[in-house]
Amino acid sequence: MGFSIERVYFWVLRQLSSDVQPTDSGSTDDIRRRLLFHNVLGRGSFGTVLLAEDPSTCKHFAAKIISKRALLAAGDELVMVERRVFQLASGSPFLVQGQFAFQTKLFLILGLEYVSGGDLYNYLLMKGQLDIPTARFYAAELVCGIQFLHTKGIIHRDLKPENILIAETGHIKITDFGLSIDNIHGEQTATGYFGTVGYMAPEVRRREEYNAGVDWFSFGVILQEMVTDECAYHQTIDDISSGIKNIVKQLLQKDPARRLGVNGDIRKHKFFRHIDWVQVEALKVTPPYTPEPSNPNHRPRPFHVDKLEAAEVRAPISAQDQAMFEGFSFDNLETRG
Ligand code: ISQ
Repeated sequence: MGFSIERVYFWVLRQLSSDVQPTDSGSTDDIRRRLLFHNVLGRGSFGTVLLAEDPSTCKHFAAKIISKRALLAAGDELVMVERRVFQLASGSPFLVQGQFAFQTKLFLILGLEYVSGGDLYNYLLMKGQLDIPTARFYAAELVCGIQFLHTKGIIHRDLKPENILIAETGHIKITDFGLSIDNIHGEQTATGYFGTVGYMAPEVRRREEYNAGVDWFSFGVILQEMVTDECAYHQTIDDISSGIKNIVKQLLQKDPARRLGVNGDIRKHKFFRHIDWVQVEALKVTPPYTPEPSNPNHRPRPFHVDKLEAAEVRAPISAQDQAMFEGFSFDNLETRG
């Protein structure tokens, strides 16, 4: 990832002030004091994700550390959308769950469920290309996750293999809602140039208004990538009988109004004809691959949030700017024992 633990440690250390106190109170104070940070898991929109651990329960989390300064400089409130999405995510097993959130004067810390099996990006790198039944399994679970978001008025806007994690059970979970937008219902549209080139729908690139169809375009690119070997020059999908060629074509429709997902019932497409959606939604379909269990405990030099707070004092963020992050904290942790 290009980020060593030392670099992140010093980066955070440099920026946290010695008098850091949570700027909103709540029951998350406990976890805030207990949490130990390990290595970097990845980098998402606006933040670095570290492996964190609550030593009192041995439970691991993926802690996204977001700089308030970076958010204020960018002048957007997307992080509050991300927080709202995590409050809704508990309704779907195909979305990474938000466990807690707290803030210091300079940072927002979002504690996510730790998904230990790696991401689809690395899985595709390892496998090169997936067979049709495997691609269909991941595609079906993704359909459930994407449709859940859309029924809640959320557009993800940055679907790509890096944001699709594989749990130790082999089921997938969508993550990184840092570029999502919420409250988009019915005929409402959104604007804004967000996403990752290559997965971005043409209407976003043209800077037009758009709807949830942008996620279906990204899904089409992901599906295509699953069944074609990136390394094989000019390779195309040659399996027509499964319906894969047709579903990808319909998802990559340039005209969003004609794009599958927005137009027509994707669950009824020929590609999914043998899928029992009730079984998929209930996680009852056996995954084609289960990752090796990872052991995060061997990681060196964990550090504690208290130590971080002993760092140099920098110019404080004004109370007016801090108001943007009011109500960020939450606690979905069920048990402590
Ligand atoms: C692992 N688990 C949950 C979220 C994550 C985000 C980024 C990288 C790894 C992750």
